[in-house]
Amino acid sequence: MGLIVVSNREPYSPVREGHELHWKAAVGGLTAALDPVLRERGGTWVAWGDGEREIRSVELPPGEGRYRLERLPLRESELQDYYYGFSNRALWPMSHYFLNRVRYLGRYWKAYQRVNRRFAEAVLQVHRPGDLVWVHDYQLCLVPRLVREALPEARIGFFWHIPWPSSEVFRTLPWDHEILEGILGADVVGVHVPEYARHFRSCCRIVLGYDNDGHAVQAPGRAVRVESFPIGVEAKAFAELACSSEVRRAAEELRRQVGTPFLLGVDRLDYTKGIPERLEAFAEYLGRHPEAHGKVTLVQIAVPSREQVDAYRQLREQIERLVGRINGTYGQAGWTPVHYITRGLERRELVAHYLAADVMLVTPLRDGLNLVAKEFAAVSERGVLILSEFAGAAAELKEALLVNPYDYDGLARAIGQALSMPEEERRQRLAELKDRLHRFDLSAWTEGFLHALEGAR
Ligand code: ADQ
Repeated sequence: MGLIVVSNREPYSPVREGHELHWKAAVGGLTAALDPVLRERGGTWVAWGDGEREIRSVELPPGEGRYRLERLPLRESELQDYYYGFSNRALWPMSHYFLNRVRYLGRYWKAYQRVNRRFAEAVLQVHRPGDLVWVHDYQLCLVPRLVREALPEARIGFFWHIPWPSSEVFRTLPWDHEILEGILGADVVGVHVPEYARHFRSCCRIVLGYDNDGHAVQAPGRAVRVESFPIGVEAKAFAELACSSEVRRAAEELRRQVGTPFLLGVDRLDYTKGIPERLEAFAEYLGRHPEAHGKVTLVQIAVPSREQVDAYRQLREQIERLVGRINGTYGQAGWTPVHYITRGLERRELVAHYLAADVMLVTPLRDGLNLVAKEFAAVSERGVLILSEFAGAAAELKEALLVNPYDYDGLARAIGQALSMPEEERRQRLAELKDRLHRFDLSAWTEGFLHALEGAR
C-alpha cells in the first residue's frame, strides 16, 4: 500500500546557492517521522511549495528518489488569508484557549476552504486504490471530507498536533460544524493526549449531535475512531549525539562561558509558550534569592515565527523589554542574568545546550504536546525538567517537576527546588523518563498511527 502524506509545510525546502538548487530537509518532528516511512514504502507527500513556485513536483530524498513531493503554489493573498488568517489567527488561538486573540473573518474562511479544496484535488490526482492518506494538522481540516466525498472507500487518517479545546471554547468558532464534519471524513482521528480525544468527541456530540462509545464517533453511516497517539522523539539518535566528543566539548564550553547553574528555555517565539511568564518568574526567583546573583543564569532561545501576525511581533518586543529590565535590575560586572538568543540552532548545537543545562524550563501556557521537553529528557544526564501541567507532554512525563505557568511564585519555587535537588534524585527521575522515551519513540508513533489506520473498518 502506498502512502500519501498531506501537510501544509514541505519536508524539504529548496535553497539556491549561486546557480545550484539544493533540497534541504526541514527541521521538525514531521519530516523526521514521515520521511523514513515514505523512503521505505514509497508514495507521495503533498504540501505547499514555499519558494521556487514553478517546481511542481520533485523526487525525494535528493539524489535517491524514493518518493515524490507534489508542491502546491499559493498566491500571496491566499497565504495571507488561509495560513496567517484562518489557521493562525482563528484556529491556533482558539485551540490554545486564547479567545482574546482570535479573528474570525469570512474572508479567511473562504480562502481556507479554497486552499483545502486544492490540497484535496492534489490528493485525488495521485491516489491509487489501496493507498493510505494521512492528513496533518489544523491547516487542513477540510481535506479528509473532500477526499472522502470523491473516494468513499479511501482509507484516510487525520492527525491534530495542537490541543483540542473544550466544547465551550470550540463553539465560539462560527464554522464549528464545518470543521468537525471536515475532520470526520477520516477513518481515524489522532490527537496527543486522551483529554483532547474526549474534548473532540464531546464537541461532536454537542455541536453535531453525533454519539460516541467512548472511542469512536458515530457519524452518519460511519464510525470514526478518535484516539490519542502522543508523538515521540528520536530518543536513540538524540542520546547518541549527546555522546559524541564534539557535542560534549561544546556543552562544557557553554557551561564555562555562561556560568553555572545554567537554566535553559528553547521555544518557537509564540505567545502560547509562556516566555514572558517564565521571565517574570525568573525575576521573582532572583528577587528572593540574593545568593543566586552573580551565579544563576537563564539562557532563553526563542526562534521568531509567523512574524506577519501582529501578536507575534508584539510578543517579541515584550520579551525584549523584559530581558532588558531583568538584566538592568540584577546584572553586574561579569554576570548577565538572561542570555537571549533568537536564531535557530543546528541539532548538534541544540543538543549541546540540553546537555549543558542544569534546569530546563518548558512552561507553555498551553501546548499540544511539546517536543522540547522530550528532547531534553532524552539527552540530559543530570538536569531537572520543569514542565507546565498545560503541555500535553505532562500527561506522560510524570517524573518532571510539574508547574502551573501562570503562578509566578510557584514557578520561582520550582526553580529553587530544581537547583537544590539531590544528584541521586535527578538521575533517578531522568532514568525513568528516558526509559519511557525509548519505548515510545518517534517511529513507535508513526507505526502506531499507521497500524490503526490500516486496521480501520
Ligand atoms: P511546536 O509548537 O513547533 O509544534 P514543539 O513540539 O516544542 O512545538 O516543537 C518545536 C521543535 O522545534 C522542536 O523539535 C525543537 O527542537 C525545535 N526548535 C525550537 N527552537 C529551536 C531553535 N532555536 N533552534 C532549533 N530548533 C528549535 C507543534 C505543537 C506541539 C507539538 C508538535 C508536534 O504546537 O505541541 O508537540 O507540533 O506534534
